[in-house]
Amino acid sequence: PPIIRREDYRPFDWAVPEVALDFTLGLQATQVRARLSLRRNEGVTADRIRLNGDGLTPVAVKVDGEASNSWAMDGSDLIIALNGDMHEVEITTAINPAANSQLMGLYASNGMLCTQCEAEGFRRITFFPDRPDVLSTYRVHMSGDKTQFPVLLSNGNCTAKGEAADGTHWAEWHDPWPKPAYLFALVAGELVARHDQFTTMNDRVVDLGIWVRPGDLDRTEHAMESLKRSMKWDEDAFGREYDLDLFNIVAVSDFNMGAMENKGLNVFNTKYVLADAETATDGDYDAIEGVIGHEYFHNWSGNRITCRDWFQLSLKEGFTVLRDQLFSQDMGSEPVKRIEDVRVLRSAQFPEDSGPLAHPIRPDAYREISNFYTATVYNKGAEVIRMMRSIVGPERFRAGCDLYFERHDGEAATCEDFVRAIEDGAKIDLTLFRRWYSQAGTPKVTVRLEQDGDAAVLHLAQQVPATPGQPDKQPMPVPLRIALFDRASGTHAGERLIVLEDGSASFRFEGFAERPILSLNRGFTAPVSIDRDVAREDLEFLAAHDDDPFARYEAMQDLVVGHLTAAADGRLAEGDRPGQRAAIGRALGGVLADAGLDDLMRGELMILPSQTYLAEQLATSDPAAIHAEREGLKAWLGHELQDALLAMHARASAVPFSLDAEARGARKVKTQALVYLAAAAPDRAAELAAEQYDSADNMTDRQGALMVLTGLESPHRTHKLIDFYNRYRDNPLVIDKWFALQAQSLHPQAIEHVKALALHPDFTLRNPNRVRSLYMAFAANPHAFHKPDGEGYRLIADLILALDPINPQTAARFVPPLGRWRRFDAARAALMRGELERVAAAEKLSRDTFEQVERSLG
Ligand code: B3K
Ligand code: ZN
Repeated sequence: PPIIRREDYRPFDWAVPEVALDFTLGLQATQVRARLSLRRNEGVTADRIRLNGDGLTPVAVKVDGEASNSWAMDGSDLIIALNGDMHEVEITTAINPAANSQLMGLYASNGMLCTQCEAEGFRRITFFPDRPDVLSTYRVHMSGDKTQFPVLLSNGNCTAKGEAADGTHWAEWHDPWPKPAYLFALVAGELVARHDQFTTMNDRVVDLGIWVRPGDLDRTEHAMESLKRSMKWDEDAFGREYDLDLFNIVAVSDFNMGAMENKGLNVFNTKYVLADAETATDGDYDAIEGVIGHEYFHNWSGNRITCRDWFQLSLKEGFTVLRDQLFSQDMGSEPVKRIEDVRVLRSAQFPEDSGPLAHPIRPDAYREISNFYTATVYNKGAEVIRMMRSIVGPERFRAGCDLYFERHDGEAATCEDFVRAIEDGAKIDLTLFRRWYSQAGTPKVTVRLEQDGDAAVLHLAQQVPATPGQPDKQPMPVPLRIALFDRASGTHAGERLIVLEDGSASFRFEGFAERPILSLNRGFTAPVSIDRDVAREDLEFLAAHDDDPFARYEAMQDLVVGHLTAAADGRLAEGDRPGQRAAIGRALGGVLADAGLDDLMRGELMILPSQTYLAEQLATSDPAAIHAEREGLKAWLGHELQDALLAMHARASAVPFSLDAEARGARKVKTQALVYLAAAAPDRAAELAAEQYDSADNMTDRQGALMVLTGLESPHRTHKLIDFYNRYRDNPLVIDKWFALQAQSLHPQAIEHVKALALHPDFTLRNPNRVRSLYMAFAANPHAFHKPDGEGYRLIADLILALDPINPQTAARFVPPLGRWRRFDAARAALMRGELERVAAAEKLSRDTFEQVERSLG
């Protein structure tokens, strides 16, 4: 497969102002007639047009109304000879949606038909210039069996519908907003809707519909409320109003990702729509609100302004992730949301940025664009824009965004367009800042605080590590919000933002008789790693007293990270262990006792740094050693704080169910308490967890209890797993949880459980949610995946080989866990590499998997 490069971008020869699509729907056979109006672009002399296809053969081709023979296939593309400046071409194709297991293009899911076109799925429906810079208005006509497809949906507004005598019916849809093909959508099937309305800031009434399978309707209330909150928030926070009379969301159970922002017709994974207290956790509720917001916000950041080419993906994704993060911050607890987002960044993006798949948020080259829907493009992309916002402040940032929306509305834009709009609108020079778009790698900032007479001097230096294809890096502006705590009073005189522009710099702060305590990168203003030599007492102080919740969390984490990495790496003198544990115990004890903390925040502070994040701190690591040290610390803390944890569990258990912050906080600390107790006193914890399971009136408590039980050796484990399965056997989303809990469990035999579950009648490679719930959960379970004999690696390689022919996009997602081989001890590294080589040697690999394996071995 060829390499596609950003520098090779050329505009397309032809404009396609209008597209008319006519679908004759059938699960096994759908016929598509596409009529494209074509206008030659200025200065173009070509005598042909290239239309992308993927797995299609043309049934008929007409040019200007006449059947034509002047076409040819070039690979999977269709080339048509065209000499004039304006033409109309009409192409008929025939496709089999039921055979489409890739879930790209038009496919069947659960008896209904639906589409996924981003990034390059439209070319699996009809021949088309399938690139985001070709914008067209679409008219869609579809007809199909009335009983099989009672509901017919597409983008925009429904303009006409009717019935035929032969049992079929039809509908016509028109989307007045020009869009690229990747935003096209069609859905046909037996669906029911929750309807509601939203009145926009200019008093336009928008009809809202959330479409699901009959039976799922009473689990759509939260999604609908989330949608209305999103629409209101985008008006308030960004001045963005919705622009059609209709907004539909459809939930489908077979879907490669979370959701898709098709114009006026979002298609969602059921996981991000369906919720009620019995079947969805608090985390699920939050995720639904976040994803509904995300897809809705794309209407402006993505649809009204789209991307010129796929290298600009972060233009829409980074910005839209930032927008959904800010939305969720405003809807719930701002600091807790920030901590969660940083945790995701550190556990998913930092490892990507330090491994063989590292790439800038605006990549320079790819073979398969699906491989670049990454934590880097999405989450680091959001962090980069958040830094601009931190530097100029929210008001000036808003002015920059306003200018961006105004300047580029209706266009296919670039990241450079965005940065320039922020520069002009917010009045700031971002020349150096642009390096964040072109350089990969997580900068490391080294920090030293020095006392000089009556002043504290802060010395900062940065280093951006080498990444594949980028051996030498230049420094990037790093904005750091800081505060200096006076040691005597324990207070600070206000925080400030400093920006490290160069490789190194020193900042002088007058008026400190003794060296202050430094609180740094408050709110996580910069996505960097910090290397600082800080006294344990100072971390303890910050963990107990920092008024910035994120910095307080960070101090807790640092205390634990410092201890566990040294211990796992064999650098900890045994004599130092008790003192370090005691410091962590005091800090955690303080968190449990602090009446000034709400439980949502307390729950965050109780979560130990993940094994992945710990491993990330070491050049190479032994996952078994990290696991043993982390579990050992947990057991020690659980033992040391047993009374407080038991009391907390009892207190939280008395809080009745509701969705308000207090009750959610109670549920969070309740299960966190069990997690520690399970490590310290497994029998006692098993009893408590079983009780929590039995008395649960919501999924958060029930899943939390079962999660703890799956890690233990107890008769309750078996009983509750069976009970859970029987209770929810008809609900695939909950059965996904059942698979995932076992695959990610602390149980020593987790890998055996995974092998058995792969043979369970409910397991299938055809449903991405199910595949992820078993195998992604497993690949993220270090003690099981990294078993020293390499069996875990073999399991994932086998999965990749089995899944690749069915669903390459999802298969390729399993390569990165093996691709991290260089970061493990030599024995494991060799085994991991060996499995990658085995995959590479397969006779036929998809472009998706091939690219990821090639980069991982390279
Ligand atoms: N834009 C889609 C992602 C499409 C991924 C295609 N492989 C969802 C989102 O980010 O909102
Ligand atoms: Zn998105």
